Amino acid sequence: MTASTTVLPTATQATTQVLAQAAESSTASTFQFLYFGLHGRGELIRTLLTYGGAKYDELALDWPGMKKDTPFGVLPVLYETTSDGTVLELAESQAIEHYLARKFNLMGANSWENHLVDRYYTSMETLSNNFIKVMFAPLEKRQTEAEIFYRDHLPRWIAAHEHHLTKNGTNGHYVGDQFSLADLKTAMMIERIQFLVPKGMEEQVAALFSAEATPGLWKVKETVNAHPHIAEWKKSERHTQIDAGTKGFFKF
Ligand SMILES: N[C@@H](CCC(=O)N[C@@H](CS)C(=O)NCC(=O)O)C(=O)O
Repeated sequence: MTASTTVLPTATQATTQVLAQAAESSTASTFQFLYFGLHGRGELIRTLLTYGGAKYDELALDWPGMKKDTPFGVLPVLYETTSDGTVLELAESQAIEHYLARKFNLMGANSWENHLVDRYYTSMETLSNNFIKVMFAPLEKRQTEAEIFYRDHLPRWIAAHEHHLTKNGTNGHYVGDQFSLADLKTAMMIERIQFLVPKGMEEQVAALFSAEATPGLWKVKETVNAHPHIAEWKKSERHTQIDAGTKGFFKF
């Protein structure tokens, strides 16, 4: 990632076919990312760009001024400039994640693997929606919401993932021995749960995931975090800023 710029890129106006051709034939795209200084819906997109070794920077944000110029009036938005200079505007976090995952060969090697990747990736949706209740709960209700999350929602999700990961050999991956979108999303989800901890619940949360309690998930997290691009990104100043922005925004 490099320094930020201030002007929104102008998406190339052309037919779908022309844009598809530019995207498919691009040998060295560059990316510009527009999101808040939070992890949120930007976290996996930043991780994917990092994993893929993409050249990208983050656009400086003037949200009220820019809102009307984004496809759905919400963030994130990603701009891709292809090697022939075409500018593609990508919107909707999950659509962007799938687009990048396909580009970086993270969707499995065949239809069944593709289904598995999508299935374990998508299973995070329900978990995230329940975790969001903890994140947005009024401070006096946060512990109660968190108890419900740790006791009722998380164990079911852990059991389903451990069952599959054991069948794949507890090797740090959901399909074969290759990285996939599901690997990256799981590592992100575990980190988010361990990062946004309600006060007084630190010990309880620390015990939720470990090599002993959740060997499959633990191995996925370790494997993703050991990837050199991701390890470097996590140590970066920008990542530290986003950590602080996220904790500050949600008052953790
Ligand atoms: N379905 C959209 C939802 C995007 C969304 O709700 N973004 C929030 C931030 S996470 C936003 O832009 N809020 C500012 C606003 O609505 O003005 C996606 O997944 O990208």
